[in-house]
Amino acid sequence: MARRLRVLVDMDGVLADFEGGFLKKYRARYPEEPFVTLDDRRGFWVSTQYGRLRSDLCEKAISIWESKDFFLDLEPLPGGVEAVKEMARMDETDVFICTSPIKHYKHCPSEKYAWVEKHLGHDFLEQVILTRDKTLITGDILIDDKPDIQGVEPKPAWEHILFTACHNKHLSISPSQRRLLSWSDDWRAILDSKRQ
Ligand code: UMP
Repeated sequence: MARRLRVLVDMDGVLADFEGGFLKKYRARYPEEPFVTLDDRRGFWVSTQYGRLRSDLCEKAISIWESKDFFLDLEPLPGGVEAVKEMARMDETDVFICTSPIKHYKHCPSEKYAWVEKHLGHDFLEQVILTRDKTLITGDILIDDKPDIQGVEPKPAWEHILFTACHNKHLSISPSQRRLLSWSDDWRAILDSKRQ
């Protein structure tokens, strides 16, 4: 009997617009400070790039996503919520949202649950995995915008599909690595390629 396909989908930068939400709130809170346009973003860590712009801006950037309502207010990225709902309805398919909370835990973990409830419905809370180490989670694929996903498990079970984001679009990746350019790209074909 064919095994069920298990799909892990990241949240920030894949389902929720972390970068857009960050820039909007950063500019509103620090209107006089320099900022990095989404087009000029390079590297996964926003805080690192802001720290290079001016050392005190690293902390100012962090203050944005540590604030109440930052994670809850993130807009869904185009097509993501619809794609995840469609995956969840597919035969022989299990979909989980696999996301790393920040260590400033006052708002982020609960707001991630609230975001899923708001956009995907209460029943979808069953599918949420919060972990700082995604290598421990088993699955067939992990759709994630972070180029290097590391943890204690040197050989994770999943194939990492790199979801294109402003900070990774210029990166050249190894020929063996697959990308999903957006939710308009053919995610169904990627899932089908992993079915047995
Ligand atoms: N994050 C930071 N610093 C940054 C950018 C993002 O702490 O400069 C946070 C936001 C998310 C987490 O909570 O890191 C990334 O989680 P994943 O997308 O890898 O699940």
